[in-house]
Amino acid sequence: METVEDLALHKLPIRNLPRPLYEAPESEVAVRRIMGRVTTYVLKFLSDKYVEQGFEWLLPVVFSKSTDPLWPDPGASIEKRIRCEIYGEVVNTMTSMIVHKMIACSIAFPKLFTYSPNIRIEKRERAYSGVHAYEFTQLDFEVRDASSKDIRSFVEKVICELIRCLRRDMREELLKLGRYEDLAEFEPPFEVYDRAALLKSYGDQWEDKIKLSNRPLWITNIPREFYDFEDFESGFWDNYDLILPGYGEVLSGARREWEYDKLVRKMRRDGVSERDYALLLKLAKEGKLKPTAGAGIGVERLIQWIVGAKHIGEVQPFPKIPGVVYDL
Ligand code: ASN
Repeated sequence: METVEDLALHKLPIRNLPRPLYEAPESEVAVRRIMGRVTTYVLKFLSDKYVEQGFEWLLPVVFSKSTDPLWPDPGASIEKRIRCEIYGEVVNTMTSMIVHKMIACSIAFPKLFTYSPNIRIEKRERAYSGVHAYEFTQLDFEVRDASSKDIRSFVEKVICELIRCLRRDMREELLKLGRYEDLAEFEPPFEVYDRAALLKSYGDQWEDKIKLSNRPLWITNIPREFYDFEDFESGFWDNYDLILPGYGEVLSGARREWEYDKLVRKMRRDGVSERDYALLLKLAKEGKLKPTAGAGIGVERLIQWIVGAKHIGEVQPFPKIPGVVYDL
């Protein structure tokens, strides 16, 4: 049993973890300032791209009766789910806006994106993974009637153009961060690998092997949450993760389930409460949920990879490192 003592900040060897801005020496603040400039560039670039391509920009929500179950997922490590009562109703803090995206995309906005704060209280040992934060921002987007290939092609174009423009416009900054030489330009399409095949070839450590590639690549066919499309006959999951070279996963997405019977069957199989997704199921039953596909980009991860930071907390002005609760 964990005691309150075990939970205390001082029990963690935080020496090697990123400090918040107000505790960092001036030399470190100077580096963070450069990372901040790159961050501003990336956010502007991505927002402009989505708007240019006809996406509606939705503001995020934080409390909701329905949020992402993050289950079952081979990569999930949630220590605690935050549920609380407001106005006599039980709500969750957002783990991802997947349910909101599916519904808004079906009903009103055929192309949408949002910068959504995701709260995922990861197990504290993930402090040292370097890529987990208990609060982060997801650039989440969804497109009605899109295929997985449509989404992947769009992402490939955006990422390739982003790198090209960064190398042109942020040369000084990338040089100072020691990233200019290593941040290579790529061309679409990226290769697609089946997770089952990788598991067979490389065993459980396939992800460590694959991220050593010098090009971005896609992993597909990942068994996970009920909302990703699964072909019951072939067993194939029509979903995808984007792996960045020398880094790892930065995006996950899928074509979605929209049929009531499949949604219910999967929820029952996975032990996911139908009550938590009552509205989604009601809309599906009424035929109001439409086929969509989309994805979410971990914004801090993308920036971490671009600037070459060792820990994701370095690109968060107010780091949210699993197990570490700073003043701000
Ligand atoms: N945003 C992801 C998606 O679009 C879901 C997630 O973050 N778990 O599929």
